[in-house]
Amino acid sequence: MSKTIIISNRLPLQISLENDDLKVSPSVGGLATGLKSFHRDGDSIWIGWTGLTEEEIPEHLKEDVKEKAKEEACISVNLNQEELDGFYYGFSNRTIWPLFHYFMEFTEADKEHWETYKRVNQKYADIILEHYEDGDHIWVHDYQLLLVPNMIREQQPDAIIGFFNHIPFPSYEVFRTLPWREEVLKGMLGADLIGFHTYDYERHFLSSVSRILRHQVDFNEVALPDRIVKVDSFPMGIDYNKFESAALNHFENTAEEQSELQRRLDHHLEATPDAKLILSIDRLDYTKGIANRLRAFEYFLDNSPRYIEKIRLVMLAVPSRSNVPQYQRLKREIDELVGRINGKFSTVSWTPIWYFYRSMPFENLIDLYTSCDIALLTPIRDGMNLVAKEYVATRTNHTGVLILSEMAGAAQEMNEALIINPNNFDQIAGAIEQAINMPEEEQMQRMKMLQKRLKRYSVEKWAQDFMKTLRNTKANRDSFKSI
Ligand code: ADQ
Repeated sequence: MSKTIIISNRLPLQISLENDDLKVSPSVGGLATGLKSFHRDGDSIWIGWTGLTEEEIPEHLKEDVKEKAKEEACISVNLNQEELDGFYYGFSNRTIWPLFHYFMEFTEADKEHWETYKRVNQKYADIILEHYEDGDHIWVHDYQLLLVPNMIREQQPDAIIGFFNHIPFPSYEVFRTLPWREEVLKGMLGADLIGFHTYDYERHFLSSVSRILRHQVDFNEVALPDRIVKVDSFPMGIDYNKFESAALNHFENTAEEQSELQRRLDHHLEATPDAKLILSIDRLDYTKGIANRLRAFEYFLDNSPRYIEKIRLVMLAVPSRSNVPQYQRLKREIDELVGRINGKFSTVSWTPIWYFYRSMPFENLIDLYTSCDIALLTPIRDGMNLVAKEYVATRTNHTGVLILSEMAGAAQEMNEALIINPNNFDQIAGAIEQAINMPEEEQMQRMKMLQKRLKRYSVEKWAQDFMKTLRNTKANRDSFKSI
């Protein structure tokens, strides 16, 4: 029977070492969270890296790592430190990530990183080929593996290959600055179906293909000499039921079952019943607009001092890519901003910002989502932004207001949110004020609409749609051959 082979840089599980023992925990991040349910419920294997480098795994635990992965139908790709530095921290996160998010000033063009990126992509492709059997569907994910589709195609010309890009695809004018632009496009075009979160990213990709490679593009199809590649948008959803039922269970917790975080949040509510909590959750990343958000919040307090002691920003930032200099600088900038704003506005009984710099267990995420009246998400660029969707899914009493940047892919399907430009502080301050004062009836009206849409287009539906289109694309390819 044919299976689906999912490939992403990281596996949905993360293995770490604790006292000479292996500890398995779920991976954080949009892709892993989203696809996990598809993997759990289907007939698939997942190929990716565990989070431990070859040097970090003691010899006697090497087999155990494989076994732990296997228990979850996963196959681990071994990466050593040199590979990780060049492939992941290097080309993926210092070239592709900033370029695709329009941060050209952060984009490096290091040939050694590129060479390592190619080598590691080949390593992933080789492992896929080891496990590939005729009839399997191969689903490659994200910007770390852009070359993998064509590497598989070269060895298995008839393979059915899908590729999904979880981050934006930039406009031609930005993409063309990449020294290895042809290779990257050819790598992606090894797939039969290429998916993006939004129609805009799809359009940008097609325009680069036609202008750089000069392939003929008809609507959303690229005509290669021997086959057609279909390009389409599939806005990724979330495991809606999981978030909704976690929120419902959360409200049933007895006082003893409550987390320390929840007790603190409740205490805030009791002490200041008419005060509002504003939530933000992101990986600590310059694309997420965290510094802008803090400055806009400061601007709001400066201009609307009547809200002092009546509002609090609960900001959770998850450590991410802390080996990359820009991320280290950003961490310092955020620490300083939080310190400055808290120093400037705090009173004896109130601090405007609660800042957490850590990863949190799922239960605590639910505590935050369910307790905060407003979610303020202000990315400068974001492929989709699942946090916005998760917030909506947990609002089981239908109250709450989402303020969302128009630069997030999610904004295109979440019209009932208050949509803002993350560079326009007046607009953000206005949206905060509007959210604080929004009548409950209006909150519920907007929230119900958002929920209805998200529930319908869940991550399961997203994955099914992508796979169905992939199968059809393969059928079309067969008929193209027979013409
Ligand atoms: P990310 O940039 O990682 O994903 P996002 O879509 O917001 O961004 O997903 C973050 C995920 O991590 C969420 O599912 C959230 O629940 C989880 N998470 C956040 N903070 C956490 C914490 N402290 N502890 C545990 N879990 C936490 C990339 C792209 C996005 C795109 C996704 C999916 O950058 O634009 O939406 O892939 O395609």
